[in-house]
Amino acid sequence: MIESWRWYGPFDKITLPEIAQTGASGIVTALHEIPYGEVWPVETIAARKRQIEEAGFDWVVVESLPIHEDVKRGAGDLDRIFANYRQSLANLAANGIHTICYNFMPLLDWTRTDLAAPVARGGTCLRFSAPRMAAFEIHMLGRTEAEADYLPEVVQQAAIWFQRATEADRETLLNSIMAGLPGAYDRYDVPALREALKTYDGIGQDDLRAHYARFLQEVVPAAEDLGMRLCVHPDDPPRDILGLPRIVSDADDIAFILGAVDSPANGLTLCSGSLGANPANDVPAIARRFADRIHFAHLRNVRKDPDGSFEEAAHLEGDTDMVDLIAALLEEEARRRQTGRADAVIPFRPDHGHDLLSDAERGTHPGYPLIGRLRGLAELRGVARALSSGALSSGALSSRATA
Ligand code: DNO
Ligand code: MN
Repeated sequence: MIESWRWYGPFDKITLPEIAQTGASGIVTALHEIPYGEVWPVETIAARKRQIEEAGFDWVVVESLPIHEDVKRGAGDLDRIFANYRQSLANLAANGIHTICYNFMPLLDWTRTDLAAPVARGGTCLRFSAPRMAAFEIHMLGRTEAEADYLPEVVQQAAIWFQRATEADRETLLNSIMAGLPGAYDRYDVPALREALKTYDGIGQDDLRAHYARFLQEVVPAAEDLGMRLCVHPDDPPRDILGLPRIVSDADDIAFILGAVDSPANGLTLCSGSLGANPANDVPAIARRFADRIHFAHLRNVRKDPDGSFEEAAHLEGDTDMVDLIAALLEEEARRRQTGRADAVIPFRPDHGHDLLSDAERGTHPGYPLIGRLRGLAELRGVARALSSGALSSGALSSRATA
């Protein structure tokens, strides 16, 4: 596997020379400054690539080449947007960049209610609290309890939270919910969010799936011709949110997407933290089922509560068996090597990390601290190294134990 690191570009508070010290060899980044739907110019890509290579890295994955909201709404000047997307792909391919991550979440990207939830032995993590999300939906946005669809005890706790919350608490909650939006784009206050949500009125799961299938039909053949690999990032959390349908949440969704245009260019970003937040998802099983279409992996873990809340656990703790998941990815790499596939090595990155030690002082992008991700990467690297060394399967460890 290629160890990679998400870098937000020249404005990231973590510099490329610092990232070099993590041991990662690949950079995952995007031209965050270009508005959604516009073409990524070939020279701008080349300049960013040069900067990355001069620091000693490869630009291994674009995350993300974002999809304009009009595509998800199925309205607007879609021909132009699709043509621009294809042109951006061609410009990336011309620069030798072939793996492209994107997501299909309407309006929001990853969503949390708390960006600094305390962790038992110090540090903080990102957390999704079902009661706080319910408080936001019901008491701040004005959705009805039936629309918001939470467990009765969650609705009750939401009311209690809201009653006690100060203006500042409500502001913090809104900011946490908006924090997943990358770059400097649409950040909504409550009235603006209400308006934005209206633009999805009447769009259900089936409509969104149809809009997604159209997008794939428009861009996957071009990607295939260019020898590229698109890989969709799952919904986070993997469930409908704010009444917005979400359609990249479980194995059935993934099967639909990969089947909509059956091409190796139409693949998956296996994000264990996103998929793992749904108790019905068995992440290693999903990885094995769709293994040949996984072009990129986000490795992190979550710990779930029965009420629908979850928090980001340390990379090897939490509910997903990360050793088994990494084994699944290594098995797939071995299969690819046997069949001579050019993309035998799967890039992964530690997706999010806890704020540890001095992380909070740096004010990095939420979820993307230096030390927390460095710890995550080191742990994941250790697992991968141990599994691929053969010591485990050869029985060397057990025979030594009995010697
Ligand atoms: C969270 C990330 C996501 C991801 C996008 C991909 O930290 O995994 O924001 O980058 O959804 O388009
Ligand atoms: Mn992810």
